[in-house]
Amino acid sequence: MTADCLFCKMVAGSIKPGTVYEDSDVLAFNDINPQAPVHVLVIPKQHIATLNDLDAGHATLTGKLIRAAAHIARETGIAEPGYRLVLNCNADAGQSVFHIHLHLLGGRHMRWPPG
Ligand code: D5M
Repeated sequence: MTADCLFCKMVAGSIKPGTVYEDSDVLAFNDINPQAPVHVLVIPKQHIATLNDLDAGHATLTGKLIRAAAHIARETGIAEPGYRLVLNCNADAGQSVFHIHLHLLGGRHMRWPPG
């Protein structure tokens, strides 16, 4: 837990997100500014600021994040025809909250490349 981190406050329960999934290591909630009909953020409960802060010890946790996202995709009915996972890292990618999070986006056709 990092005191000034928005997503840590959600994990701690002092800010209540629109939770769609939770287990011992992972929390997932609806994005406040959705970019698709389904836009869920999947976060580790552990505070990790950016993708660059991951090490080998986080391998199980990162696998859980991705598997949780796939589970939510199935539960929300977007597994078919498909969805996108995005993990922004630092300024050029547009990261605005420095607690890593997977964006699970679906429910509409996605273009490539992203902007
Ligand atoms: O994505 C950060 C994301 O966090 C962005 O899509 C908005 C979302 N966000 C910010 N505040 C909230 C709250 N309070 N609830 C839900 N979602 C929120 P990034 O990849 O860092 O740009």
